[in-house]
Amino acid sequence: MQSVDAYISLGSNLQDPQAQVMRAISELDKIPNTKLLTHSSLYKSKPMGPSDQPNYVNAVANISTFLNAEALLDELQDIESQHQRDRGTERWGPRTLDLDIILYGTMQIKTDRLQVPHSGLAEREFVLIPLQEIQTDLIIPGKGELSSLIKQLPDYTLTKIEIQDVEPQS
Ligand code: ROI
Repeated sequence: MQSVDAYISLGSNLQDPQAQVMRAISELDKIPNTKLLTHSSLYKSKPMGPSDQPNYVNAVANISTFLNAEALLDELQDIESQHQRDRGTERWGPRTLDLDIILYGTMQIKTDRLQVPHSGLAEREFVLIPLQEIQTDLIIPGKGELSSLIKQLPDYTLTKIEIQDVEPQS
């Protein structure tokens, strides 16, 4: 089997979201038969869904994997569990870590567990903007060019988080 290029979205709004997302990015590189190729900056975003929850930190990572999409999903759910992800009952409630397969090669997948490209992709500025930062000329299977999806977004509110370099110790 050939390796497949996949894009994973990361989001967190609980328990030090920036640290959750940074740690999860490094954990993607430890998934068996999988390599982290690149990742976007971290972004702060207003919650989509109920507004009485903290702002989110979001990012997108590009990986290369020999796992099939369902096996990759298993690994992502393992990482979510290690981050004390509580699959509570509230729809669109706050979470310590959310990992979604946004794209898996050029495949369109629809099973009980998995829809790829992610069903809400076209409306999610917090996925589209970080995705464009790492890959400008993507075609989203079934949805069209990334750049035209971005043009169709209403005004967006995403802000890039500038990670401060630690002052060198003298
Ligand atoms: N809103 C933002 N801004 N970022 C997310 O990652 C995110 N994830 C979710 C819901 C609750 C839909 N809202 C979000 O799952």
